[in-house]
Amino acid sequence: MSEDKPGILGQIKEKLVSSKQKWAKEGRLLTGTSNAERLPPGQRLVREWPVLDLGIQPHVSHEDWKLSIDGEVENPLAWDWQSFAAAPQSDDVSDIHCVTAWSRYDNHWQGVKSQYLIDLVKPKPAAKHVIFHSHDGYTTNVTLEMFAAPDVLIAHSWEGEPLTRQHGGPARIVMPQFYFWKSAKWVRRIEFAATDRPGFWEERGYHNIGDPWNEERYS
Ligand SMILES: Nc1nc2c(c(=O)[nH]1)N[C@H]1C(S)=C(S)[C@@H](COP(=O)(O)O)O[C@H]1N2
Ligand SMILES: [Mo]
Repeated sequence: MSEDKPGILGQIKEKLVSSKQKWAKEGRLLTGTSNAERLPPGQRLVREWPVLDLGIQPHVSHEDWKLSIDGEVENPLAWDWQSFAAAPQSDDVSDIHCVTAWSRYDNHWQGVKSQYLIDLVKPKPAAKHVIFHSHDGYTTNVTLEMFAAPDVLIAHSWEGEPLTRQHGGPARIVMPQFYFWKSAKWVRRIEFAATDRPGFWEERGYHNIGDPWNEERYS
């Protein structure tokens, strides 16, 4: 064996060191507030992307895909896939925080910004809430202010690839500042409303807002 090539032990050590350095950077295994900059309280970091839903994963083709944006708006819209694809596309990198305590860093999303949609439909002054309706019967509610955040997307791609059906493709909501149950998969309708209406999990003991930094898991 030549001296300038690390042997097996050397290679293992290099791997160990680089992964431990990464842990340090991410504050892995730390609890409490010491890593509050990135990992919310009570969360643990994962590398894979788990699938969570009610067990029905509807198949929606691009041909059949429709998105209604309606309710308390001046210009209700019904988008087909072409209109969605023709809208200005945005990229965002964000972390996922699931209420079941896993977080996944640096997800690269592509889609249309909620802000673009909001400008297009023009919410009436009465509109204070937004309710997402999905093809599997799932619903979830947010405030208009939460929906209008600059990092909220109607996303069709993840890591440069079309969203898979199990992760909500052809299109899902991504609301990175809240627990991931607010990010409706297979979205078919975005309803602007004057009054709040709890969604599927909000009716079943989960927090109405769901801010991971305040650990708003349960109501
Ligand atoms: N339509 C729909 N959207 C949904 C759900 C669902 O059951 N149906 N589950 C929510 C929950 S609880 C989580 S944690 C995330 C999971 O998204 P993922 O499967 O892509 O990780 O989707 C959210 N959006
Ligand atoms: Mo979840």
